[in-house]
Amino acid sequence: MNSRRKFIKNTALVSSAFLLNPLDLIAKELPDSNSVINKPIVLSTWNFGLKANQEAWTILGKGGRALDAVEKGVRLVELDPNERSVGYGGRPDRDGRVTLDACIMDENYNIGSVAALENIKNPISVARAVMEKTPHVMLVGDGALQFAVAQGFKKENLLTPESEKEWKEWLKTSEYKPVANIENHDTIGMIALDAQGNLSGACTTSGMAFKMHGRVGDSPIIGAGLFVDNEVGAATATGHGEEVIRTVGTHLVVELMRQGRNPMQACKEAVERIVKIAQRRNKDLKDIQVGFIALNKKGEYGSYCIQDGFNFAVQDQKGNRLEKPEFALK
Ligand code: SD4
Repeated sequence: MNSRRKFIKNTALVSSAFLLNPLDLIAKELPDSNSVINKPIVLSTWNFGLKANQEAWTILGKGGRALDAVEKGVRLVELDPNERSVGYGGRPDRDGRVTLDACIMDENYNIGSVAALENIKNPISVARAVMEKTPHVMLVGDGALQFAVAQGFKKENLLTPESEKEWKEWLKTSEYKPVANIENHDTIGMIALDAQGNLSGACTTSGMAFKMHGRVGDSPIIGAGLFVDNEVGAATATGHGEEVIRTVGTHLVVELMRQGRNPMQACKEAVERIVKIAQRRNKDLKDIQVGFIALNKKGEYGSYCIQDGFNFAVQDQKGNRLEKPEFALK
């Protein structure tokens, strides 16, 4: 309802209830709920998003910066050896090496990224250092490691006994066949709007388990795994990175929001694009999962994915909760 009609309706209701002269209310127009911005708010992918959101909220809840919140939130998941698809304890590549991908983006188009980084537990913080301390936006492999060590990050073994055991089991067949929605947690992508109304995002992963050595997915690629435009909104992705890169997925989601779609519609259209392209390329959609989450400047959020099984966590003033999006493959 437009604010003038709403004002007239509200005025009529209030004045008839209290028998006031409507003119008394002219100076006290009731706020239009559409103009109220839901902030701060943070969204992140999968079940582990709940604890990551909680961590991010320690900054957002106190009026802190979205950039600091998203870095802190995803670091928690990177450090947890029981989360086997991100950071320390992540599943290795087919050579038994844990190689990590991460990127970060703030409200001013500052970006930083690392890909195929080994032996560092918090790739997201290395990505932030690339953003803040180098003239570049992306470092990979040995170069990224050298930079991290020079910045004081500790070199550590990231392959836990559990992940090593799984890899040895996998070697028996050596068949690369990514499983959709594996154990209900994959990449963590996090996007946040802070109390100042600024957006930022972070995305971090060990990538597809048993990938070829040197394979890089969407997660460290700005515009694929993560994109933020402070005038419009932010989006992040999880799932089969090759499909997300092919469509420059999160850039697409943000551009659709710029054209007026709400976050859910934008995610849906981007997923539909991926589905259409996969069909054109004769891919079996049952083997592919991609999920997007998106947030706009008003603090409205939405999500959509290819198939059932994806979920995400949202934290705002109403609390922290898991939500399940609609999906394309019924
Ligand atoms: C990748 N998108 O490396 C990541 C991994 C992921 O569900 O999210 N898997 O392709």
